[in-house]
Amino acid sequence: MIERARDYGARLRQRRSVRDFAADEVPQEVIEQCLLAAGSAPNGANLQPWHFAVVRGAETKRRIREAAEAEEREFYGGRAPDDWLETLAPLGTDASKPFLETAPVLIAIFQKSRTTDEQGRETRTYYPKESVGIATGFLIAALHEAGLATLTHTPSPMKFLNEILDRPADEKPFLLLVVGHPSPDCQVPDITKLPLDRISSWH
Ligand code: IYR
Repeated sequence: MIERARDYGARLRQRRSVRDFAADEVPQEVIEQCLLAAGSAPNGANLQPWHFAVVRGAETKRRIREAAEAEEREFYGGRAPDDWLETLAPLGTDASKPFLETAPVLIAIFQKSRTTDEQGRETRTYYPKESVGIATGFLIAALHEAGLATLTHTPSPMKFLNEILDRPADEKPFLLLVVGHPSPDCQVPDITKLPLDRISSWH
């Protein structure tokens, strides 16, 4: 048990968010299997309040990039408060998001406020944000385990995803996951994760 916990933790700690992707394709079945892993996440009343829109088409990726960069220009150009921009500065991010076109796969994750239950009845969902957050964590871990790199991208607001991906208004865009292989010259910021005694207490 200890060995498995150590091994899995060590593999997860090798994950890094990547912003420079290679154009190399990803097998469809890998994405499918990782989505099934995500769909196994614990969630409110097992209503599974998520939808994963997988984007591979060049024109759709281009439209998403265009819309995301328009929001990001607003964010970096004044909408974000100074303290937020100062905190982000060491990461070196800006409004330019070429990875939205270079990465082979984007997964737009939607949070459903309404769904149909197992009896086919319309119902509201419970704890949708928590549920979709957990499923997204499972998805990122599964993709990492499969040897793929990801970036959790959150242009804000993301309503343009409903329009471009033709999703209904009661689905709220939660996060845009960029998926692929790192480019050969990809660099990541020199950051560390907090030690156990900073993130936990024992009672
Ligand atoms: N959505 C912007 C800003 C951004 C915000 C946080 I918090 C980050 O950890 C990284 C970026 C962007 O993607 O550039």
